[in-house]
Amino acid sequence: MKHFLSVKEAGDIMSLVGLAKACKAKPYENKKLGENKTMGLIFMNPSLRTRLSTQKAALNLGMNVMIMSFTGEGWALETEEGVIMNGDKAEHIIEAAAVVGEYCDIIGLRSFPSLKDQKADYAEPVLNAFVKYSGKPLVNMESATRHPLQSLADVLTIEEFKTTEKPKVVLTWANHPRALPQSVPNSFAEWINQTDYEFVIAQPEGFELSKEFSGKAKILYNQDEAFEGADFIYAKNWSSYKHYGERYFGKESWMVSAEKMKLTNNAKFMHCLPVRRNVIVEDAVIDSTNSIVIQEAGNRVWAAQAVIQSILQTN
Ligand code: AN0
Ligand code: CP
Repeated sequence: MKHFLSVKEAGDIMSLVGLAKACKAKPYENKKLGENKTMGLIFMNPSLRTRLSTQKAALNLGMNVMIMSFTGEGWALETEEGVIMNGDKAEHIIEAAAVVGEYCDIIGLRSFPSLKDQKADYAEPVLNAFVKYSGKPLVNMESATRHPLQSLADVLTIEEFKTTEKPKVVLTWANHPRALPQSVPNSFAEWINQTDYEFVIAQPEGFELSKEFSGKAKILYNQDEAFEGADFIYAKNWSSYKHYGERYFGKESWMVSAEKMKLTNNAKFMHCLPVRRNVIVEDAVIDSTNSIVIQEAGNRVWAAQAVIQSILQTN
């Protein structure tokens, strides 16, 4: 694997899930692989899970790890090319990415979308600039349109907890007071579409993901109907793709409640976290034994380790 930007680089996703399981069984098996190599983790936005799990994965592989946050620490970066930099941006991403490339053997990058300009966000300017100017393998730690490390951990978690060969997996939109990226649901859909699971997306009208991501998923505008017989409920809020970046102002509650979970086939509850309790999901659901959000977050380590190991073995 050269880069890990989307499901495209993952190849056969079940092989990668298999590698993640092997890392989980024997975390230190390849401790020599990353010796004297440096992993750089660059954050343009906050993080808990991605930061710690990716750091732990790199450490398990014997790598050195450097972490830098641009939320207050780094210079304000200009991303547009050919501009006269006489405003408040002190450094261009062209130099910043190249310099990080001088110090690191693999680079992880987190860069959220602006949610103001659909075309600009979906062109992935920051991620692509790092690929182009750093000259080093890139790991997507949530970009403007995708969060593949999360999706790999999600598929691993579903594989561990499924009780039927082809589970019914429901990605359900849920309420949130702020406009959030489409990255997590885009990636989740992109990855689930590579499996043979039954896949349903429940969402309000106007919140359709780009077809490029939703693909063959069955889209339902009725959450109760979608929940019927579900084996996994995967909750997530996202802002509109169509009316780009807009929030939901409808009256209907899309919160995952204990009442709604009764419609399912005793489904497991999943969420990538961070989650707003009693907005996205009721306490009674996230605190129940059917909630696997902590195991899901735990699996982020093994997803990252499988990806970093694959990159170390091919670069
Ligand atoms: C981010 C998002 O929705 O993309 C990160 C999720 C992993 N969530 C928030 O900003 C709350
Ligand atoms: N799920 C996830 O990526 O969490 P963080 O934003 O805390 O990294």
